[in-house]
Amino acid sequence: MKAKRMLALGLAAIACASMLAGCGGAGEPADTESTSASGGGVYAFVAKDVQNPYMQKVYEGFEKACGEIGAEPLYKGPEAATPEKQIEIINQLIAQGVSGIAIAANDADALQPALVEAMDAGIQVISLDSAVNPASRKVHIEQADPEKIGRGLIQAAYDMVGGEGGIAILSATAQATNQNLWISWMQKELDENPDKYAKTPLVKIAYGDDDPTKSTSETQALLTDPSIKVIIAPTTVGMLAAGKVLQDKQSDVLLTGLGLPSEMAPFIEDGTCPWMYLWNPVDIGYLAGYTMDSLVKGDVDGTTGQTFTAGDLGEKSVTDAADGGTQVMLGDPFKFDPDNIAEWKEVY
Ligand code: RAM
Repeated sequence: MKAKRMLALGLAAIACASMLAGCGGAGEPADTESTSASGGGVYAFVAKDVQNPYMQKVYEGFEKACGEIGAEPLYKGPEAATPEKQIEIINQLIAQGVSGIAIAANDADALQPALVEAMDAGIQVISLDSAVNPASRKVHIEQADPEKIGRGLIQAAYDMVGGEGGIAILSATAQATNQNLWISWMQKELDENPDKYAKTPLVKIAYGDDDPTKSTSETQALLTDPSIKVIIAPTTVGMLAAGKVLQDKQSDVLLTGLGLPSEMAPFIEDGTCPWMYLWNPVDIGYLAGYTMDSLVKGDVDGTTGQTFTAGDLGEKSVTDAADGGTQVMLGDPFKFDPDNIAEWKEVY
């Protein structure tokens, strides 16, 4: 398992090196002078929702990092992916006096008053997976370049249907920052190449809310439109639900998106999903844990150009994020297909 993670890290590192090189100036030089050497305390992780197996894998990495650091990890999250419940949880964490909050946000802006209050109380706040706006965080942990994810998924759908057939997107919630960003890049890819995509229009965007039941009924509804030949699900929950519907109905509609190899292996093996992408969710949580610790210790404050060591992941840097804030990037998305899925389904 360790070896496979290192393989993924190696690939990500190579890709990352070229990506960062392409990013141009990284801003001000690092000021890594430590203001306080003591980290630790409670580092809280707030999931989009606690039912989602992907969130649990991200937390596994966060917990691992906390174990190495000597902080106390805490897993929180609503039953359903809504911002209202996340606000309640943030308020509880402020009252509890945690050292840090790492949140996968259900809305970019709605959490701002609560998160600003947390930061005013001296709590370090970061987002991961799905960002809050720059005013609501110190830094965001970004899984992979959103442009590569969005454009790559449209290109995959195009290739799967041989350049002819309608595309549908089965997303998570309508407010999810991460899915909406990926969808905006999908739309850009289509809009910028009208000739190429003339016969693969985007027919519909459906929202399954990262709820298996709603994702299933939304997929069933998509299948009533015969012009749809391929579904892109940029959510692991949507991928699994759509895979099951397509398999049950023995549909010819194809599936791609962002899926967990452990969940999607049967659908890749039987051709329902010819290939898909993801990154290592455990590493996202692990990177968030170390980023949090560097903030709590005062080694970084989330300014572009700062660097820190993220355990096994090595040195990471804070860079400019497209939303005007800053981020720490994990690496490139990885492609899963029939040739490698047997190996990866055991890993995450
Ligand atoms: C789902 C969630 C999560 C997303 C993954 C790919 O589990 O929506 O936010 O990053 O899919």
